[in-house]
Amino acid sequence: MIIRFLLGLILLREMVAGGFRFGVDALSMNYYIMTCPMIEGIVRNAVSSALQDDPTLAGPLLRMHFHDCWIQGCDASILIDSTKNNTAEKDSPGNLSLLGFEVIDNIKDQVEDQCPGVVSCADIIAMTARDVVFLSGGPIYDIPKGRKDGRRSKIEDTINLPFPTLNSSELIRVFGQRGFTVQDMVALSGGHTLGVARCSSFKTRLSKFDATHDVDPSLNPDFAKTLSKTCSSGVDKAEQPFDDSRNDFDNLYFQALQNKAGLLTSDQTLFDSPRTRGIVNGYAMNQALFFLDFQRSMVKMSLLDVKEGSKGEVRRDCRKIN
Ligand code: HEM
Ligand SMILES: *[C@@H]1O[C@H](CO)[C@@H](O)[C@H](O)[C@H]1NC(C)=O
Ligand SMILES: *[C@@H]1O[C@H](CO)[C@@H](O)[C@H](O)[C@H]1NC(C)=O
Ligand SMILES: CC(=O)N[C@H]1CO[C@H](CO)[C@@H](O)[C@@H]1O
Repeated sequence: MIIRFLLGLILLREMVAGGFRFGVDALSMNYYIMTCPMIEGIVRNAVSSALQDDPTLAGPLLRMHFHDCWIQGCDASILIDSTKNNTAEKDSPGNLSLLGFEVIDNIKDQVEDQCPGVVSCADIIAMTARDVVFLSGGPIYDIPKGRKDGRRSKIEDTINLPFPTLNSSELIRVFGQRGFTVQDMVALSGGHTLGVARCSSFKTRLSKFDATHDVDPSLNPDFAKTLSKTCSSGVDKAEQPFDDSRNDFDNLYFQALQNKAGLLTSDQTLFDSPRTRGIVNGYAMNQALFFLDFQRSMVKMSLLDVKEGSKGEVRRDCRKIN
C-alpha cells in the first residue's frame, strides 16, 4: 500500500516535471511502447536512408515540421492533398520548397504494416524532424508522442506563417503570441542552419531597396554580390544556402549573421537588433549552447496546439482525412 503510494507520488512528480496533462490521452515519451515499439527504429532508418540518397532533403523535412505546427498545431495538416472541394495548406505559395512528402509516406507504409492504425502522421513528422537534426550533426533528444491528426487543412490558414521580411520586434511578437520566448525564437531560427531559400524570398533586398539604397544596407557588400549572382538568371527558384554548410546542423548560421551575411531580412535582423544580438553572439560562440536551447525549443514547438484523444484521428493515409 505504502509502496504503491510512493510509486504513485514518483509517477506524479515525473508527469508534473514533464509538463504533461493526465489521462489516457496524454502525450508521453513512450506512448507507443506497447502498441508500436519499433516506430523509433523505423523512422530513424527511413530518415537515414532518405538523407543518404539526397542530403538536401534535410532542410525541407525540418521545415515541414515547423509549417505543420505553426498552422492548426502539430497535426499533419501540412500533408493533406487538395481535393475538388478543398485547397489544402500545401498548395499555398508559402509552401514553396516543401519537399520530402514521399519520405513520410514511406514511413507511414512501413508503420501500417507493423502496427496498423496506431501511429499518427503528426508524430511521424515530429520524429522525422528530430532525426533529421541528429543525423545532420545536431543534438539528439527525445520528444513526447501521442499527437493526433487533424481534419482541417486550408490554404487560407497559411497566411499566418511568418514572413521573411519581418524585423526582430515583429518576430518577437508573433512567436510570443504562440507562447515562445525571445530565446526560443532565436534558437528556432537556427533551423536555418539547414537548407536554402529561393530568390523569391530575398530578392527585394537586392534592387531598389528604398529611396536612398539600391541594396539593403544591412547586407555585407560581398554577400550582396553573391546573392545578385545567384539571382542573375532571373529565375525565382534559384537557390542560395543560408550558410556555408547547408546539410550540416551547426552554428555557422549565427556566425553568418555576425558577418552581415544573413540571407533573409528575418535572419539578419536577429543580429542587428539589440534585443536579440546577445543571443546570436552566444550561439555563434558556443555551439553546445545553441544545441541545448534548440532542442528545448523544438520540443516546445512540437507540442504546439497538439490534438489529443478524440480531438483528432490517426489517419490511415497521411494525405487524406479518414
Ligand atoms: C523565424 C521565422 C521564420 C521565417 C520568417 C522563415 C522563413 C523561411 C523562408 C522564407 C524560407 C525559404 C523558402 C524558400 O525560399 O524556399 C525558409 C526556409 C527554411 N526554414 Fe524557415 N522561417 C522561419 C522559421 C523557421 C523555423 C522555426 C524552422 C525550423 C525549426 C525553419 C526551418 C527552415 C528550413 C530548414 C528551411 C530550408 C528549407 C529548404 O532547404 O528547402 N524556419 N524559412
Ligand atoms: C465534398 O463536398 C461534398 C458536398 O459538400 C461532400 O459530400 C463530400 O464528402 C466532399 N468531398 C470531400 C473529398 O471532402
Ligand atoms: C519593425 O517593423 C514594424 C512594422 O513595420 C515597425 O513599426 C518597427 O518600427 C520596426 N522595428 C524596427 C526596430 O525597425
Ligand atoms: C509540394 C506542393 O504541394 N507544392 C505546391 C505549392 O503550391 C503551389 C501553388 O502555389 C503548387 O503549384 C505546388 O504544387
